[in-house]
Amino acid sequence: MKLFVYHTPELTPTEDAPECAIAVDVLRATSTMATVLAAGGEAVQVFSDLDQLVEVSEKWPAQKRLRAGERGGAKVAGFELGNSPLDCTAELVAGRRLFISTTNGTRALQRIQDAPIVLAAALINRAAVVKFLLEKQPETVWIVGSGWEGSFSLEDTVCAGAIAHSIWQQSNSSLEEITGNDEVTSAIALYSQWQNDLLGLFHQASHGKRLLRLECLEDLKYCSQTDILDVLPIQHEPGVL
Ligand code: 3SL
Repeated sequence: MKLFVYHTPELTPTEDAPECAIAVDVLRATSTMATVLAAGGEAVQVFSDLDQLVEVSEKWPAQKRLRAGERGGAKVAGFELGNSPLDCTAELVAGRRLFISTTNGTRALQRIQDAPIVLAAALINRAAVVKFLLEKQPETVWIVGSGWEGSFSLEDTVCAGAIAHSIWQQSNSSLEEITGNDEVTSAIALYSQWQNDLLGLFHQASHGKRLLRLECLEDLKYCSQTDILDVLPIQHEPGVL
């Protein structure tokens, strides 16, 4: 298995396609998706366009759907949910489909949606993703950070490093054998440096600071936990996990 880390969806190669591609948006889209599925949500369907989200979700029974959306960190008017994983309780989401659009996370998922295997990962479900990869042994794996509007993000990179580090530790491979690009090595180094203080790292991150200004400290605390949800968000059809 060769791992490749890309810091933003825009940095992924346009020609080659991997056997498995993983979207990461720790703050907060993929953390929210993992939480919804772990809480019994029927599925998560992602959209970049809000009007399209409304149009498609309207064809769904009202009691079986939830609309979630965020722009600039703030909830989209008229939707039941923003993008806080803490709002996604089992009472609210069980048996319902989450129709979601966020600034960066949904864009990352859409960029990789043609890969044969598409996953969504966050720190909270890292172990489930790693377990799947070790069992399935895809030849090439892209770990794609959502970043923020085309630029690098610390929180997605540290999660990519957490995944790569765990694969390295649990497989019989050397670091060289699993490393497909330099970004993998630097993501592992970031994770190794911060693994015992991921919340502290989020306080250094520009999007972490943005969310703190929006009074989302509890979200940061929740998303900084590692391996707390045994859930594998895997794409069943384009855009649906
Ligand atoms: O950019 C995104 O996709 C979001 O996760 C951003 S936020 O954390 O909801 O502000």
